[in-house]
Amino acid sequence: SKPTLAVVGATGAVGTVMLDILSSRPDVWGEIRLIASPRSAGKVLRVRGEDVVVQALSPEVFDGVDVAMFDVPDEVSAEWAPIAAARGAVVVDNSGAFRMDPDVPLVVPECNAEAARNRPKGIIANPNCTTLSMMAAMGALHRQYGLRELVVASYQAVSGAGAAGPKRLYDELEAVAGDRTLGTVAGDVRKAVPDLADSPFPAPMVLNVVPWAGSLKDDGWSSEELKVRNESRKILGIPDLKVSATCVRVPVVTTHSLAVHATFAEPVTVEGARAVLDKAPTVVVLDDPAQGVFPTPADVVGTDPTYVGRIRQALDFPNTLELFICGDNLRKGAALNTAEIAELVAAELTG
Ligand code: 11C
Repeated sequence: SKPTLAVVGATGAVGTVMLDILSSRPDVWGEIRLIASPRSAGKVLRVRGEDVVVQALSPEVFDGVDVAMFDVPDEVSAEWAPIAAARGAVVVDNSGAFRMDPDVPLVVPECNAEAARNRPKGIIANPNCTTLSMMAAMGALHRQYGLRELVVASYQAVSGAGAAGPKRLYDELEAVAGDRTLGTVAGDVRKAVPDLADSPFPAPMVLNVVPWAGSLKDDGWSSEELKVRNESRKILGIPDLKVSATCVRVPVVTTHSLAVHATFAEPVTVEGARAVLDKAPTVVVLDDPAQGVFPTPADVVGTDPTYVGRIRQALDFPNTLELFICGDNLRKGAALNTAEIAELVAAELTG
């Protein structure tokens, strides 16, 4: 019989996209149980064309569950993923709680699908959306040319911060709409937007870019920047990969972009890289600047592939490419990759 799936965090930003994804992918699941905080219990959500009542998170709710996806904050996963695993579910966790645990595989099916089978804790981790947005492309290039160094600047969408992110951006857009003087005097945008104390972001998101995502770690690094480094190394299986990232939030609702400077062990050409990326099934090359063709979040949002454009050979750095990569942070960056991992487990359980 088909395995039972639990979706924990079904009402959140990623959970909402997850229900959409589960409704459109090949249906490998028997029962789908929707789980959320007691506050959201009793809500009715639609998945696979059926109404499903949301249940409150409790240990018993995992009884009989084969695979449990978690799309909840780190501290909720840290507490509840082991409970679900102890009740027999294979957990696919999209939080940061377990990603760097040596006993938890960190999986992007295009890069390391086989790692999902080795899960001593019954937990598989799904990467951070910024890291994940470039992995399908970088994995393909790594297999061909041997990746050695990554220097990345991100342009991250506000939905990476959860449902509060887009709400805040739209509120700020409303506050500045129609004022054609804004953005001309230092501090004018700050004064025009609602109180920043109520924002998930440390500065105005409209008419602005904000060089910050996540929390402050040692020596001025943000948690997001360290995740790009640590998670890229683990997913690609290159423990000594040199990585340096600067993570920036931009006024985009959904879809993260990354400017990537990638250095390889082998000589690499633009034509060769394009051929490798063209062959990667989940990567789409959009690269014809003369015709205005390159990936932009406005054209990518709501779709599944990883888009790559602006492919150039670095003029002053040997064996190095410059790339611009876009991926929907809620789909491949979160829900879609989680669903793909869960489907690998479902195939294993029923195979
Ligand atoms: C953002 N990437 O855009 C973050 C959100 O480690 O899963 C996801 C944080 C994480 O704000």
